[in-house]
Amino acid sequence: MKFLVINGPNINMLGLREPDIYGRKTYADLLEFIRASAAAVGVEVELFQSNSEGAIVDIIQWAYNRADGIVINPAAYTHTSVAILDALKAVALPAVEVHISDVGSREDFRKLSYAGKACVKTIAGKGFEGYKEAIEFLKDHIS
Ligand code: CA2
Repeated sequence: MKFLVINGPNINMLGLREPDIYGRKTYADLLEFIRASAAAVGVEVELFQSNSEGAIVDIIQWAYNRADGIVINPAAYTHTSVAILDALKAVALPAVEVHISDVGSREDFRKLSYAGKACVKTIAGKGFEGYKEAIEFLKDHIS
């Protein structure tokens, strides 16, 4: 079983700014954590990060017929991108939305998620652990 894990804009800056919201661990730490979480349950992962909306649409399309599921943290595009929502709907792969912070208890504009409308589950406010939970949930959901 293979999952595509997508992180959106500025997630590559983790650990460098706003540690009170996103923690002190870096993006490299996140990749290591995701790889270990996937390996522990026998899942293969393809990891992708981009600051560009179009590149995220392209990688979602790439996943069609190549991946069994998608874990996505669209970051700021969560709240703006109909293009990412449409791409998720187009490939129709089971997808789980992850947010490191608790978007529901932050600014009002973070409460709306377009991508979430095409996801089978949303996990928010659990830090890196949310990605592990997403991989485990997707695996069970597909099996
Ligand atoms: O909580 C999340 O995972 C978010 O997707 C993170 C996004 C934010 O726009 C969403 O509302 C919630 C922002 C990621 C930016 O990451 C930073 C990392 C270091 C310094 C500043 C921002």
